Amino acid sequence: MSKRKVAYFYDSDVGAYTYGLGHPMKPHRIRVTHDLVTAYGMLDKMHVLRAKRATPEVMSSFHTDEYVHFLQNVTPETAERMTFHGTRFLVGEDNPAFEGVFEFCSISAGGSIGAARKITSGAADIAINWAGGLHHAKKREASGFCYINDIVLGILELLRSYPRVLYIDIDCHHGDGVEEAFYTSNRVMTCSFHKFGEYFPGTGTQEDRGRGKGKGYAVNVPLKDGITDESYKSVFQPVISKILETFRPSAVVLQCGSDSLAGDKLGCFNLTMKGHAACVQFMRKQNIPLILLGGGGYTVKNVARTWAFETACALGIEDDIDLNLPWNQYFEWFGPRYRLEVAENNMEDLNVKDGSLERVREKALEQLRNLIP
Ligand code: ZLS
Ligand code: CA
Ligand code: ZN
Repeated sequence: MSKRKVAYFYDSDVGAYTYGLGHPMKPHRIRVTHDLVTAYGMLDKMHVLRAKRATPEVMSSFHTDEYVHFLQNVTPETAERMTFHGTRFLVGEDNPAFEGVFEFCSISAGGSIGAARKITSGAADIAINWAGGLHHAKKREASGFCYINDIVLGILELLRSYPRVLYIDIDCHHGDGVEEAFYTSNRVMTCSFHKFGEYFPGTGTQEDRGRGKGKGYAVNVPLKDGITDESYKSVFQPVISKILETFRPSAVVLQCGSDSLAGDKLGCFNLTMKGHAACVQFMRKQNIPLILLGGGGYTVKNVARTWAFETACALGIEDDIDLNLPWNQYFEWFGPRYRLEVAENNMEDLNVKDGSLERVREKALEQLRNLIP
């Protein structure tokens, strides 16, 4: 497989932010991922960059000034007092006002905007920001561990140069914030694969297809517990192939949320590392400019394994990687096998049991056949 120019965004400060004791979202996983990427010797094979942090002005190209200003000023101490104006920007325990929350957002968003610029300038064929992928953030509200929507900001940057952008979301949760941002646009197609049914955020049925000019340009693939590599591939590949054929995107943004892996603390799917990475490999071989972003992922050692492996996939060196982990700073976390792998477990695949997977696939394909160009 031919070489690709890869740009990799990493800010060594990102791992130090914490949402608070007992919160499932751990920015530290980005540092563990980076450590594996480093231990495998991948840094010499790509452009490693620290992004310029996103400014409040840049964030306001999607979010309201009022909300950005709030995030800039809120502290753990003032969080209570600052839910004024009758407006609640931070809702519940999912989105605490942690120390440095604004800087954390500016790193995450800066990386995704930087990734978009590397793509549009032609300096990279694939750009990676594992600190991005925070798909639930809304125009004027934080949601589901996400405050600033780095994905929307990255896509807006791509739209300055490209007519059409495809957004694909393999996080176990519905990519609601990105879908909503482009719901009435025919220049951005969004496609989310997610667990649906008594699961956060509760949106993403196949009836939600976009509105106005954007009708048909939001694709949702609702799934049930226990989906395996084989089942996932049997819906991902045909649906994405049909999208590529009908929509012909100039660039693709792939949100690689790894809570869709087997054994995730919050997820309920049964994908292996290789099954998850198969989505990255499939997109890479399309030869369309590609951005890879992080997202969910709550079993830290598996997140790190998978994103490190997917970095290798971007470079096209995955077949040369030694699946016995090299020594690294967090080596003991990876016991008892010390392998670069996430194995499946014995949970039942509820998607094949009642034939729902086939129905969901056929319905998505039908939506795409009816797309009015
Ligand atoms: O897609 O399900 C919910 C909302 C609640 C239940 C949880 N409580 C705290 C608030 C109200 C209905 N929230 C989800 C959000 C999942 C976000 C996924 C993000 C992404 O992967 C992209 C990055 C949720 N699931 C699990 C929790 N929240 C959760 C579990 C444990 C805790 C600790 C910290 C906080 C409160 C106790 C918390 C949240
Ligand atoms: Ca998803
Ligand atoms: Zn998620």
